[in-house]
Amino acid sequence: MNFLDYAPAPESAAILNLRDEYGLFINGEFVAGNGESFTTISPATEKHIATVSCANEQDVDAAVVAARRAYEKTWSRMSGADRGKYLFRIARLVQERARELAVAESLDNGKPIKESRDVDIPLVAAWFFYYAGWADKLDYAGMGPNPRSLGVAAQVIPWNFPLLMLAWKIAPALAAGNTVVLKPAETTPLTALLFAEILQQADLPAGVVNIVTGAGSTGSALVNHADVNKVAFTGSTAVGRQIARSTAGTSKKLTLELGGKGANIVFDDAPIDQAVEGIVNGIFFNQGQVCCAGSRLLVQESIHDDVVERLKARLSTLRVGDPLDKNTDVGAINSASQLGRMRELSDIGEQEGAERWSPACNLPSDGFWFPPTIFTNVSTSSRIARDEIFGPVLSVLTFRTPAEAIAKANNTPYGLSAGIWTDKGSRILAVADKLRAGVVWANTFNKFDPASPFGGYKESGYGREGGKQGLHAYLAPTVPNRSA
Ligand code: TAP
Repeated sequence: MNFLDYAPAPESAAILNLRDEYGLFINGEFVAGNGESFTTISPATEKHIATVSCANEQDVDAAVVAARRAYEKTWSRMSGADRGKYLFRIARLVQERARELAVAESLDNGKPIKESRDVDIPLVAAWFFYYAGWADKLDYAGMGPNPRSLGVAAQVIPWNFPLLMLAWKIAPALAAGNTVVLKPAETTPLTALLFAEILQQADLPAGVVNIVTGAGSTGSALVNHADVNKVAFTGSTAVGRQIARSTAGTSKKLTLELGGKGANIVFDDAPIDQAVEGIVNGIFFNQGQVCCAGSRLLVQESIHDDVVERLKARLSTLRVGDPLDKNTDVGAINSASQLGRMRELSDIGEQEGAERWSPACNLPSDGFWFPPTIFTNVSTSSRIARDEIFGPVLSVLTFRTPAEAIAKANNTPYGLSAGIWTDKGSRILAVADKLRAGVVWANTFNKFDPASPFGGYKESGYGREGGKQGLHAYLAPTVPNRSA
């Protein structure tokens, strides 16, 4: 296997058994696609990992036909308790293959192995366990008695949390009784394909989940297929807008989880060392390639210098490099195009007068790398304070009063996440109430739980994933028959 030239840690190599070529997963089997193939590479080395099929319209149609058949003949007729048993089985298999999945995720995505091992993959299992428990309790989901499934769900997921985003989409869809055609991101198809193997191991009935890899036009072929009942997309606001336009006037139910420009607000009474850890986690976790990243630090003016000094000291201890090394804190950027965007916006930040700082770090010569970066002296009108950079770049702004902090935090077209750091419980409640963000963390950041709904306001999209609310995206309400 040529990716082993890269010589990951011996333990990692031993547990990964990838194929050289992957087909599409349609109707329970891997099949050759009718379109061209493409290559997935390691962003840390630019070395080839595997060749993957690119699904064309004909392949997408075959996947939707398989999903429809499975919906009509099997899945929608099965009891919730039986659907739940499959989901529990999938969750357990994810746990059994956790180390292999974590290595594959870090290899294909570039994220540090300690994140994929300790965060991504455990959460994938947690999502399936959680929704397995819902499958026979849908009457309690708040959609009326015996809520109905929708049919075939088309799901397009991003590259920043490849397997976790798959779990966020597939687990509630199946629990609610829908079947699925899912399209992974072009740069990170691997773990979805390993997941297809898990579905085979779990004996999931053929066609209940279909995986169509692709690049360029697979996503739109899927979303625009006439026999799809539900569309779920996570990705950029620009593509989200296109999907909203193309599904307008159809009966397809749509949920969108788009970009963000989260504010992490630090008041002068906050436990500063704890806040610094939270700021670092908020923006450097997954190289900042996180829609809910705390990419804007709003720090109270009186503690600005102290916080920035401690942040710089902490950043100097971060290890940037090989994603498969257990000591790595910051891994590779997912693709050349993402790296280009980070460079461009950071250059604009400097041109607009902000002060740029990064710790000294030796970045590898191959692969896609960007050092942890802080911008101070940032004005609210600067591009780096407004645009989603989707990288390890923190823009620091100041405020004097809580009212000013709230106004600045809300001064964005996005509305996905925010953080509040303060010793005062009353202030947490008062400020959180006024923040126009779907998720507000207090004295912590980037905490995820399958029972908590996640989603945005404004240009961050609509609909919720996670929790009971996450089921609503995959159910049609029933109206109680009052005359009965
Ligand atoms: P994205 O906008 O994230 O999405 C590209 C995906 O959308 C591909 O799977 C693509 O499939 C599909 N797609 C494109 N046009 C479509 C259409 N009209 N209908 C249906 N599907 C369509 O693009 P990207 O290049 O990966 O990321 C760019 C930016 O998105 C990032 O810089 C970041 O700001 C943002 N982003 C946000 C998130 C989250 S979590 N909100 C995640 C990743 C990226 P085909 O290739 O088959 O067309």
